[in-house]
Amino acid sequence: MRLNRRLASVLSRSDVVLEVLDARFPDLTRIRGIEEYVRRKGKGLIFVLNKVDLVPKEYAEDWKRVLSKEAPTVFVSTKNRWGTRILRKTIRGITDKRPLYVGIVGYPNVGKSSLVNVLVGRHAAGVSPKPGFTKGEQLLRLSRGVYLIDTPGVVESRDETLLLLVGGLDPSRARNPELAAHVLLTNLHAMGELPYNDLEEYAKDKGFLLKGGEPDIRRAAVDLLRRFQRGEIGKSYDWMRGLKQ
Ligand SMILES: Nc1nc2c(ncn2[C@@H]2O[C@H](COP(=O)(O)OP(=O)(O)OP(=O)(O)O)[C@@H](O)[C@H]2O)c(=O)[nH]1
Ligand SMILES: [Mg+2]
Repeated sequence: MRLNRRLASVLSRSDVVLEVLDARFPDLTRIRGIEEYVRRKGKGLIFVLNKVDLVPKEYAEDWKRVLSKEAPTVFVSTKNRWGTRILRKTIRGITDKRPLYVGIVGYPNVGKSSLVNVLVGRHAAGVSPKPGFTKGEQLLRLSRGVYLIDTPGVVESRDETLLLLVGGLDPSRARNPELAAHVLLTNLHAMGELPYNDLEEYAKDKGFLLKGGEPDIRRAAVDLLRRFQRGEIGKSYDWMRGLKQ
């Protein structure tokens, strides 16, 4: 993976890099290209498993066991403000260098800007359920001599279906949201979470109809994916372990 110039510049300025992962599917939101760069340059790396409020405790613990073999791993829920004290402590444990620059990187929508906000204790960075919200870097002061750098999300995978499922792409901007929505619906149906057999049933139930009265499949697909990305539906995501980056 070739890092784009802006990201490479943020990483080169950072002493410690927080790689924010979605706790529902940590491995699918890792960016190995960044990890390699960070290692090569001898910078500190911390995995931040965000959105732990959306997963059972044992599930998060399992992932922590796996990930902490590679780098310190901290659970966070910016929604519930869990984990920020431990995260600060983990950063301090890596270095007491001052000034200290902490780069925050990860897939779109994993909660990088939300994390910045809970760490600095005010709404300093813009947050949105739409992936790709943050457009440029932003430098914020965390405490005396400690600075955070919020960055736009980056993705490693080029697979549109996978990106939609992990929340890395805005469904309304997808070329073929129907495919990802079909995979999602089929799995959630099999787990007994959704009563619909297909997108057509979902569209009809939601009243998503085209002018002629036909079900609007694209609108159904976008709606279903958006709800999954927001954590409103989809208590099960174990089936996603079978997906590859
Ligand atoms: N349930 C839950 N939702 C969260 C959590 N943290 C962030 N979110 C939601 O996730 C969405 C994305 O949050 P952002 O902070 O904008 O994510 P980002 O990584 O900065 O996204 P980009 O700027 O697009 O790269 C928002 O709708 C947040 O409210 C969390 O801990 N739990
Ligand atoms: Mg952001």
